[in-house]
Order: sequence, then structure tokens, then C-alpha cells
Amino acid sequence: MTHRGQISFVGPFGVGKTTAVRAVSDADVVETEARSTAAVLKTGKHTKPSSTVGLEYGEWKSPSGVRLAVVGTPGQARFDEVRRSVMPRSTAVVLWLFGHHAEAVLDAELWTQFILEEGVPARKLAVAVTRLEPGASLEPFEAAVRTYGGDKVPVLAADPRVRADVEAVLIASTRGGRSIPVTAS
Ligand SMILES: Nc1nc2c(ncn2[C@@H]2O[C@H](COP(=O)(O)OP(=O)(O)OP(=O)(O)O)[C@@H](O)[C@H]2O)c(=O)[nH]1
Ligand SMILES: [Mg+2]
Repeated sequence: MTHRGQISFVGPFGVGKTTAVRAVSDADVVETEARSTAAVLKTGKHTKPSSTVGLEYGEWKSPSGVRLAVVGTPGQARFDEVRRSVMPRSTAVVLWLFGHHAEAVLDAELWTQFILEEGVPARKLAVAVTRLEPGASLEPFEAAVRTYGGDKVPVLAADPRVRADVEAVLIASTRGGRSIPVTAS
């Protein structure tokens, strides 16, 4: 299958990147999950039975009919190199973030800084905030993203388990499809 580009999902451990790849993928997802030790170390119990250790690949057909690979990356800190290798090859990058915990906004700043410093242009980035409390504002997240130069970066609330939410994020990340290459690669 030839894809016209790929959209990669990055963000903290356990936020829902793999869940989002599965929710949106039209084809079987090729997975590289392994039993999680990070969850045990962090909390003393398993919060999540497995964690991504390599990449996982799904496939999504955009509303204009173009097939794109959707690539989930590992969230654990020790996989920085995997993220670095994937981002420059991406048509778009989606940063998935937790919306509800104490360090949520700091996380938004640190991850945005990491992605933009790696050379991903702001025009290729979108931010998806999960688990927002009812009535909670996206403004602190938008402000955090702006701080690091991403003033045109779309910031959306999204549940990675809900296909329509993930599709909205993908569409925003490709600027309504405008950044999808027009020739097959
Ligand atoms: N309640 C609730 N659960 C969610 C939400 N979003 C994701 N989850 C759950 O959180 C878990 C996320 O797990 P994964 O999809 O494996 O996370 P990941 O980002 O791929 O994790 P790593 O690859 O280990 O970095 C899944 O069990 C989801 O069902 C949400 O908005 N609300
Ligand atoms: Mg994963």
C-alpha cells in the first residue's frame, strides 16, 4: 500500500496514542506493544497492561480520499530517539496531552518545545487534549503552545477512544487536508 505521507502521534506515556491509532484506522493496526513495566514503576500497580515500545501503524483515508499512515510512537522518556526519527518524515504531528492533571499545562509547554525544537514546523502541528473536566477551558493549553512559537497551532479537546474526535484532530493537523501531498510518494 502506497501512502501519501504519514501523521504521527506523540505525547506522554499512557495518554491514548495507541487507542487513537486503533480508533481511527481503516485497516488492521501493526502493533509493537509490550507488557508495561513503566506503569508498575510509576504507580506501584499496573494502570495499563501494555505500552508501546516501537511504532505502530494504522491507515486513515482523509475526506478527500487520500490514504495516510497514522503512526503511534512510544510515550516513555527512554524512547526519545524513536520520536526524533519519526517526526521529520511526517506530513503532520499530533501532540496528545492529558487535560486534567496537575502538571498538564507544564507538560503542554515541554512537549511543544521538544517538537518545535526538533524542527517540526508549527504549521504541521496539532494538539489534542484528552480527559478535560466538563466545562474546563482549552485556553491554558493554547497559551502554553503559543509560548513556544506555535501561535497558529490548532488545540482541540478529543477523546482518543472516539473515532469522530480522532478524525477531527487529523483533519485539523493537515489544515483541512491542504497539507497532504498531492502526488503519491
Ligand atoms: N477515562 C478515559 N480513559 C481514556 C481517555 N483517553 C484514553 N483513555 C484510556 O487510557 C488508556 C491509554 O492507553 P494507550 O492508548 O495505550 O496510551 P499510549 O499513549 O499509547 O501509551 P504509550 O504507548 O505507553 O505511551 C487506554 O486504556 C484508554 O482507553 C479518556 O479521555 N478518558
Ligand atoms: Mg502506545
